Amino acid sequence: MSLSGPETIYGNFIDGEWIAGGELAEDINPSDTRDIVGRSVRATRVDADKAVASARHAFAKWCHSGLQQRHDFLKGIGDEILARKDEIGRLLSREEGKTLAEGIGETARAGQVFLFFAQEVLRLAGEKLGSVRQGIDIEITREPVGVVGIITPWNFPIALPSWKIAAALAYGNTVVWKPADLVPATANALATIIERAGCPRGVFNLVNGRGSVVGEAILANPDVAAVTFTGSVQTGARVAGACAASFKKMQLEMGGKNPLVVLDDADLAVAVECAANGAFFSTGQRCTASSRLIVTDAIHDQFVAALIERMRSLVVGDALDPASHIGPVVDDNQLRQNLSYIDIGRADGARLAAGGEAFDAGRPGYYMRPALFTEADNSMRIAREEIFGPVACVIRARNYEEALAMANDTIFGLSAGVCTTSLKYASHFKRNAEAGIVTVNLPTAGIDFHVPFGGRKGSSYGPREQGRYAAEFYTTVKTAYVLAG
Ligand code: UN1
Repeated sequence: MSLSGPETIYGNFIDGEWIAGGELAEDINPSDTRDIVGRSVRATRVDADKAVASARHAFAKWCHSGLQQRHDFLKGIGDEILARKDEIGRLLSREEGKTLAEGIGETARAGQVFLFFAQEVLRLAGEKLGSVRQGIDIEITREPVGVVGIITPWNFPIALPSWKIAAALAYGNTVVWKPADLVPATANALATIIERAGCPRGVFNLVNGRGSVVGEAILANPDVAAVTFTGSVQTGARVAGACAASFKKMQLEMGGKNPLVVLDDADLAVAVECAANGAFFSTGQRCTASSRLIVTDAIHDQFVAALIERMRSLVVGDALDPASHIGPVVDDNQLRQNLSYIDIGRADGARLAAGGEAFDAGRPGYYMRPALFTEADNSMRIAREEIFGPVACVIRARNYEEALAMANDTIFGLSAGVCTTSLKYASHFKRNAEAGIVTVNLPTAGIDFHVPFGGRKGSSYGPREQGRYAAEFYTTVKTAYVLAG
């Protein structure tokens, strides 16, 4: 079966079988909407329940599977992803719109994640303690949780699902995965690799479709023990409510309005690069994007001028053209939302200093120029709401203290960055930024695969993802008391 093309059908993988029948949805290339990448089959509620039943059944055996089997399985998946990163990365860029370098880089990251968790299989440790009572031993062990429902967004179609799926499988859980409906080709590529690596029937299931059907079915199913979700705040709130009502374990990664603070003593070139990368690469479609650039007085004008200059050098174009630095917006809805925020920013009194318009790139696609607002203040909607596009605003601060206060004045708390050459300010910011991730002289976006990922306040809920911290969510603790005899 070819990986893509108008005749290609991306089916659902349920109970070890590919199911191709059902309502079809078109998978469209946002760089050129004449290009149909394929068609995905929208699963029904019944399909989703079948997937959960299969995962429930498979769990009984998989939770006792040997470490060597789990290690080899995950390593096999990681090896194949890495070996095919160029091909899969290209497919990803074609359906999602991030540049080829970004698509291939993301795919490699997914491969690394599987290799990392292949090793973590071997490292899960417990504890043995004495008892306060005479002659009793205590053992604390970690066990898998059960069936994990995995709901993922379109903006990282392979790395993000991988850091959930790999962790779930490593610790002995079984999986029902609902990818975003805009990216079924990448989901299909990952699922076929998982199948080929020797997936026992039911251990991993893929159900494409609408959140309102498949997502809701996963949330409502009592056999799902835990749900890990990345997406919008609104949907996150819905997931949280449903999980709480049925006592499911939950992990939510939602929005961000990440500040990048640029201080007077910053290295200008470093600060401009951090801002351009953090705000506009991946078309700004990252929950870690730097959408608030909080800049102190003395460097403000120089910084704005240099950033606008840098923005002029960024080529926005077809994701598959190696000359493009920034690809299109993912779809028509997102483009319209981004453009509506341009109007909102202007109406609220900010000055559109660069970009912000849709343009014709010589083919039908969702292209817009990265937008920079200046003279924004932190109470404006463009400074408070996540836009999820290549739109950033510059907010002027009198000094470091005011900049830090504004950085923290947000409902979100995912990532926060500072550009400075001062150890004093860097250290103070690291300690006082109210965020799960802090960066110094680096963009707020772009994370490693082996360390914890997650935020605070309205950005995240539940245990961290990634690295060994992932065990917190994907395992449950048992305390055993044994009479030593
Ligand atoms: C990154 O910045 O490299 O959805 C990763 C997102 C995040 C992942 C960001 N969960 O944008």
